[in-house]
Amino acid sequence: MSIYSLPLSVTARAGTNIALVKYWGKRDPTLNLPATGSLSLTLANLGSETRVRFAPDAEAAEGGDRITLDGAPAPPRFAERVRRFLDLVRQEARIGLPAEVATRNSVPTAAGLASSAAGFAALALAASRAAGMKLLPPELSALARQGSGSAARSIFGGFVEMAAGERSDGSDACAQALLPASAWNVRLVVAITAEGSKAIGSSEAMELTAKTSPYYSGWLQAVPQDLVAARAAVLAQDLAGLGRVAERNAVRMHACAMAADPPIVYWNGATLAAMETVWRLRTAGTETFFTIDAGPHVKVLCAASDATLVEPALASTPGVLRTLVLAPGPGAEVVREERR
Ligand code: 2P0
Repeated sequence: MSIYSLPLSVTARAGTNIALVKYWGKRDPTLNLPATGSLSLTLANLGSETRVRFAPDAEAAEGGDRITLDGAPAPPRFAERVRRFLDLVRQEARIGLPAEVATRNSVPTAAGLASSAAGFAALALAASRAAGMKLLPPELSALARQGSGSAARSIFGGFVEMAAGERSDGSDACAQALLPASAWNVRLVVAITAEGSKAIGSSEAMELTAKTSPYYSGWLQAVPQDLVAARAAVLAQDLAGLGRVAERNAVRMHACAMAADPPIVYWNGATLAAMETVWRLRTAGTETFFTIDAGPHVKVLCAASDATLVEPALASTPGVLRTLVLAPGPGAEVVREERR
């Protein structure tokens, strides 16, 4: 038997990303189409590595796919999301084989950094290749989006813009690279302000916001202007310009969610204290700007040379548990391919 008829095992990795113009709301929940565009920074050394193999012997004892997370059988909700995503890949590749999926996350537990963005970006690349498909980057991004909206952005490195798209099939709802990771030496300093998982997941919170927040229409109106300003600032490498947009955009997203019924409040006391630290640093002359995702942690954008000043200021802010200093990183890539 030729070695080429053996199943292909593909390992891919992807870094997580932090949005500077947020995605908050869907125009189509089934295809996971965002209501607006978004803009993000992909990070180095913090992400997922996933190995995928489609083969008859990959079937789990209870039937279906064999899925592990960090070396142990994956929790049911995680496994179910992965299985649904694999079904999409099987449908597109016209194969009916079960899969073996092994995922390892380097996102620290309870760091409040989205692991689904890196996870589905790595899975989209590994699974599509293992199924014999060679997708172009925009196609891969649109596939990753169906796993998690933010994953569409982690296909690319550095600064990335995600388009809302107009087509009903979602083929134009994909991301594209704006500026490579190596082009602009910035840092994101993360202030961790709580342990444990968030009170309400993003998908559910977005849906509740869209249904009940009277400010949702205002949010949808404001995002396109933020995108124009943020894109221009990235291309001009204008830190103050980008930071100002990122900060106002994040606060608007949270204001919109806080106005939902029941209210969605992700912040705690330390979140506000860290925001004040950022404002104090700025008044004292350091260009620092925050963004906050669907959780209580504060992510602070600054020049790489200022991270040594920003990090201790955040670490000594009351209620901040620890900090991480993160650099821009590459897009999703295949790290290994073998026939077995
Ligand atoms: C973002 N977030 O742009 C925004 C800001 C959270 C706050 O994208 O439902 O996990 O899987 O498409 O991608 C988190 O949402 O949501 C997110 P789904 P996802 O980064």
